Amino acid sequence: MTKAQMIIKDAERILKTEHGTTLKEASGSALCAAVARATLLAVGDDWAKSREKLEKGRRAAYISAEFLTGRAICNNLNSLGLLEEVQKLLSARGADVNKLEDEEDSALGNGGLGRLAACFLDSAAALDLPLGGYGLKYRYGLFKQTVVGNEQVEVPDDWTALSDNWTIRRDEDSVIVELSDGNIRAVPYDMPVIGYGTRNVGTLRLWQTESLKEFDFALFNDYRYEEACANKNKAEDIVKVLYPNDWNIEGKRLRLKQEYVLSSASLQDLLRCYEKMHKSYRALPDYAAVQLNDTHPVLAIPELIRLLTKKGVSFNTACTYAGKMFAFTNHTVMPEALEKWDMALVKSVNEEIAAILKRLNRRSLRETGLSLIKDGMIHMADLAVYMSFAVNGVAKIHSELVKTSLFPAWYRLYPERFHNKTNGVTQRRWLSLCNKELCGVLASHTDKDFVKDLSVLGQIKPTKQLAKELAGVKQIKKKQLSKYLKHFFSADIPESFVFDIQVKRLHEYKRQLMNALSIYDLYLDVKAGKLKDLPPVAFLFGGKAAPGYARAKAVIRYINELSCLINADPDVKDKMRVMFVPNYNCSLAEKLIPAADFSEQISPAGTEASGTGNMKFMINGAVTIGTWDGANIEIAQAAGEENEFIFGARLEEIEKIKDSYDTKAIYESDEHVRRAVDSLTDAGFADEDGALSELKTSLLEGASWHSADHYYVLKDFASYREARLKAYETYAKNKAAFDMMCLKNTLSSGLFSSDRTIKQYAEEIWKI
Ligand code: 26W
Repeated sequence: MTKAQMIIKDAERILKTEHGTTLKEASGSALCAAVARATLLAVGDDWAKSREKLEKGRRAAYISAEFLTGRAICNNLNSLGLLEEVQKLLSARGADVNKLEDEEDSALGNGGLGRLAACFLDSAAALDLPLGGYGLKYRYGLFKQTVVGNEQVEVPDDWTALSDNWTIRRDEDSVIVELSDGNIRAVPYDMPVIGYGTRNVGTLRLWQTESLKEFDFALFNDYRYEEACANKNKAEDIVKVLYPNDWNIEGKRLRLKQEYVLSSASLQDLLRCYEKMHKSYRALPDYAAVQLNDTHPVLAIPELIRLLTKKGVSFNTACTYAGKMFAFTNHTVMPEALEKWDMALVKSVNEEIAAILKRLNRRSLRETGLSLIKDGMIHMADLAVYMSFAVNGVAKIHSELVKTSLFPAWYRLYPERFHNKTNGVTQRRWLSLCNKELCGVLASHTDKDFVKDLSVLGQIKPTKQLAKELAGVKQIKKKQLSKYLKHFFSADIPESFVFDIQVKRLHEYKRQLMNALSIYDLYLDVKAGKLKDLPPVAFLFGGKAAPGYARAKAVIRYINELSCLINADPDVKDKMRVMFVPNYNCSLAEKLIPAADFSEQISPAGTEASGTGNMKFMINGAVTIGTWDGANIEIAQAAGEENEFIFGARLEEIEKIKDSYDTKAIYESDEHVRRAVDSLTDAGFADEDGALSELKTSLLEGASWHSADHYYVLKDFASYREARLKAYETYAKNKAAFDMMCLKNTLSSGLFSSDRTIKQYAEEIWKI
């Protein structure tokens, strides 16, 4: 029996015994559960062997508050090389393979940072590298977004109710986490990370918090039922929900507790493994490297020191060990996102940690003259840089900014710690899984397995013939997307239109507003009978706004209002369509990105640390309309600047104009800018609460916390318009040249595989 046949047989038995049904009759969720569990059984042996092997040698731990893994079934079968066979066998038995799409996304992450963590685990597994992931098993992942009356409405993401089919509870590895208001149990749930083209299976260990006592029998016997359950609820509440903010920090005690539980449980787990093989702690720094994914798990540093001193290691020795084990990645330059915690709050979570932080602060002052605690707040990034042997940014330009703008004082003290690790994405999910048509064409032009090693794409000759074949694939993906949008959203996005797509979290710095305002400006021209040569363009948006972020939500409203206006206007609807696709997530990304002609990456220079969506678009052969920012720069350099449409002020220019930036002058002198900005108040869009008019104020006047147009929408507006028009014109007038641009993007995308990134972490930081 083949492996695939075995999976089908097991799935059948699981359906019969656990769901009382058959492959043919099963509901989507039952089918998903059965196929997932059967696949787990199929990798069980390899998973156990991989774990044994990992426990023997040096390893790295990737601690992250977020892992945005998305759907697992098809991805895992694909990594096993069994996807097509399993799909065929399922169909042959009358099962509807489309039901596998009913699997819920595992959305234990907000955006880039969480998805990067998931890509890294996939790459490490494929490369046989001993890397383990540590995270939290949130009961509710990132909220689901619905759009009601053009506004974002959040719905809880109850992912475990339907699709928690991949985690295995490991009670025997539970640990106790000490909290000032009562200790709790952290129970690990392990998720397999199946390596492609190897038998290696990595592990993502997610901690769930539980009460030490299920409930209090004394209270129960006293008829005080609610109080009897209070402990249980309090413990379970810690991981109840992922905080949906991806930039502004929420100084909430519960969030700090989450961060501490993640840090403590993961470190205890590492130490326990170490202790199985060693009598003293002397070899600890040789045993493991710990990568801190942004500041969220940085309490792991004082926690390691706390745990070691409890075991009899001196404070100084513990600090030395910590300094050799931790490495830190920064993911953002936004000052709002840099975590600071009130020391009183830290004390209320764990007093010993607060005491250790104070001691570390004194040590830092003595050694470096720099303090970690300012105005009673512990600055997590400073702590991380002080105690880590390596600090990295996530794209070249960002890593420079980490040195020069974020931590200049630390950089002067410890220049050797700072370096760059440009992000990447896994081609298993972002090419092989989501675009099998493209893989088919590429595979007919090389014998090498680009799913194993993406860099081999660089050896394929960029011929006109191949460019044409890729354009054929793009048309197929556009047709599929168009059908999907019609079926699920009753949207009419003709496949014959140019697809111009911006998908990412909603944030002012990402400038979805600039895109939308520019569409309004184009709309007026098209309506007036100008821009005759413009090909029909569909502008697609997707992205969630943090629930408390009023301006981001106002931008969603504006886009939806624009969509209503344009799609219904008989004068322009043959030329333009606008759609806001609700609930952008991993699975939607897998459908949208392969269908894009143009990828919108339009942050002002110096604000987007790297971006990873930009890389997914590139692999799938979209042309970037983008600024000289983040990894866009490296993308353009790899593909050739002539194969992207780059526009806007560069970093030096922004630096220069920063202090004399005059938005009113631009507004008054540029007719295109003025009419677009005015549409916020004058286009007849619904705005009862004045949120759109506030957006206009933010562009022209600013608000107490930011001066006018903090992200240079007006400054870049004209060059953006010019870049887009040139882009659409190239598409319309010289499709063959455009197709060649797409091809060059795909063929030069090898650099942006997370395999390359993870190899660099492994060799240059972790030494594994
Ligand atoms: C404390 C709240 C919070 C939560 C998440 C603050 C900040 C974050 C992250 C830093 C946000 C994030 O996802 N950053 C993105 O990380 C990606 C992976 O490195 C980069 O590609 C993106 O440019 C960066 O915005």
